[in-house]
Amino acid sequence: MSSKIVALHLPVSLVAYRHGNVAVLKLNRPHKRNALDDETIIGIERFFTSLPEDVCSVVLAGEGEHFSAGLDLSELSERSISEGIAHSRLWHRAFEKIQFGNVPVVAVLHGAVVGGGLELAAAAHVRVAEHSTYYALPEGSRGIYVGGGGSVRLPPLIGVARMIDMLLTGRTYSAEEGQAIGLTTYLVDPGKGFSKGLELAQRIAGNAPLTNFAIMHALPRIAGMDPASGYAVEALMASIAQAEPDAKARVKDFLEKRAPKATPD
Ligand code: 1HE
Repeated sequence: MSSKIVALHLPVSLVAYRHGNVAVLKLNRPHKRNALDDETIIGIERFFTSLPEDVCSVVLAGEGEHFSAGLDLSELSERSISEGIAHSRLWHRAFEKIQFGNVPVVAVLHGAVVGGGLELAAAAHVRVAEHSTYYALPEGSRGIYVGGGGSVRLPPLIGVARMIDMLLTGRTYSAEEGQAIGLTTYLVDPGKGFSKGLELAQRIAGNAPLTNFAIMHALPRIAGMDPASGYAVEALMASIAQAEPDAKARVKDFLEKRAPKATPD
């Protein structure tokens, strides 16, 4: 059962609705291959900063044949250097609200996931690709450079060398290659991406909120720390999470045989 999220005042290039405690945000500019103009980026920021409190996870997907063709190139030509910096910082702010927002985000990918579209996908926490998906960073051939946080978010996923190659040569990766190199962790048949993404988001929404917080906010920061600091923050985060009444109830449920076992799907 889905219902519209009405209070967010989103541009027509975005559609938001909810399935219970999972919110769905769809890029909705299929005639422009979901190219990301300023209005859409501001709308993405607004969506992730004004989610209802009872939303526990988000599915991010695209309408039409492609997830996103990246930056709306028609807005590029008029920008001065300082406007370019402000534009990049606008993207940084919006995508930061995805990665370090309140709830985990599952991106469902299909068709072109290129340039800024790939940067957007990289800000999500889990990525699901349909077999039609392909990835590219055509910035090199357009005379520009990534500006939506790709320099920071893509190397941990695929390595600096692959990102350099993609930018320099315009090389594309198929959905299968993307899965092999770590761009996605789920690969599904055409038309199955959304239901898989929703299933995962519903599972994530069932986690203890503090565990999801630790995974979103502590884990990536620990990954950037020296090991000694990382162990200290991990110990603190673990003890905080396990002290929650919710955590204690979940462990009790397992010990009293009421909770599912950790068995293969
Ligand atoms: C666009 C855009 C766009 C399509 N900005 N308008 N991104 C790119 O370099 C990718 C550019 N796009 C493409 O290579 C192709 O459009 C696709 C392979 C994604 C799809 O091809 P196709 O044949 O299905 O569609 P199309 O005919 O190319 O495009 C349909 C319309 O969308 C057309 O407009 P129309 O008015 O002529 O109908 C296109 O102009 C328009 N369109 N993509 C503007 N990107 C923060 S920095 C990030 C830097 C980057 O993202 S660089 C990568 C930019």
